Amino acid sequence: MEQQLQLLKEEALTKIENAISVKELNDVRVSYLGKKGPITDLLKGMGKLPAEERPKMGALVNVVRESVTESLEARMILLEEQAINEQLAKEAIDVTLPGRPVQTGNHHPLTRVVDEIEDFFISMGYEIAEGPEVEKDYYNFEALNLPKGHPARDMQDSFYISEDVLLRTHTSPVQARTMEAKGGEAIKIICPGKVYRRDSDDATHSHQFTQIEGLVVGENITMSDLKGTLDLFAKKMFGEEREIRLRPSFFPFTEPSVEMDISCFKCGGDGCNVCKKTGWIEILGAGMVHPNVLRMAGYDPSAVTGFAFGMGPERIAMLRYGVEDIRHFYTNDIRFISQFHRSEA
Ligand code: FA5
Repeated sequence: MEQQLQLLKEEALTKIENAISVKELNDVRVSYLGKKGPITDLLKGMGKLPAEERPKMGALVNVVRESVTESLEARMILLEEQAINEQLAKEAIDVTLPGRPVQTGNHHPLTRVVDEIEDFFISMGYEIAEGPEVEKDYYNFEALNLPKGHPARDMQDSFYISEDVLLRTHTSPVQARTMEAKGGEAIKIICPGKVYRRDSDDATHSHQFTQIEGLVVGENITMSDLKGTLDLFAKKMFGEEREIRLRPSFFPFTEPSVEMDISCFKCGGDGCNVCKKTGWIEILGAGMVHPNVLRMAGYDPSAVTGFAFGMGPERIAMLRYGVEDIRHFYTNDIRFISQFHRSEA
């Protein structure tokens, strides 16, 4: 029996040594030390031995069992360590690899131009005023010296919601609303916002577009204040060397009315495709607030005067970025929008 025990031990130690995975080693442990294993069998068979041999054999079996258990434990530590190292090697991350690029958003080119115009006028002491896009006929037309039936209403083809309510066709109604609310006080505001006209969409027209209105009302406001303001604005937006010219025009709510052109920033005035060979580019409409408009809003035209201007930021953005079709601003083609990266601002 002693010999049998010795053989068993050697066999178990060899299997332990040869086990190359934690699972394999566990199988060896169960097969030798488990309830149905040979060592347990031997212990169970002790009863059949003569009484005087039992202590000696019992001690021998225990020595073998301890020896097998010890080498199992030692091998287990080794194999577990190996398994962890293999897993670590498999899951290793190369922190020196370049990162995946993260897609960042940009400001829409129109938002940028509007922000820039706002910043300029805020730096000149203007405040921002807002008004509703669904507007009363009164503020959109009547309070601006365009009574019902006035032929100049045809200049702005409108989306009517009811007889007296429409989608505003320009930001000028904010002039009338602000004057009415200020009750005779001095005013210096710009009003950015969306406007709507029944124009057919084409490369330079959209049925919905943006305008920025300006209004200054106070004592001794003159045409030269208007011209000086617009000159500074043109230089800020299109470069220090820009010149402006004011051409006579007509708007029912201003008298006199003008249209402002800037010297072409592409050819400098020689004539090119941007300025249609004229050397000048039309940018906005403006004028001195009509006395009727002041009067209707509760101001005394003999005591105060004012100037107003209105421009389309789409047109400015098209000129600034060389965009040839206004519809690009609204069709949200990511290939178009992503060209205006922050770093180019
Ligand atoms: C007006 O709307 C006046 N309210 C501007 C004004 C304000 C004059 C204050 C005097 C005093 P006009 O209809 O010209 O004016 O429009 C102003 C600008 O809006 C134009 O120069 C153009 O840039 C833009 N615009 C007009 N119609 C369209 C359209 N369908 N699509 C895109 N932009 C347009």
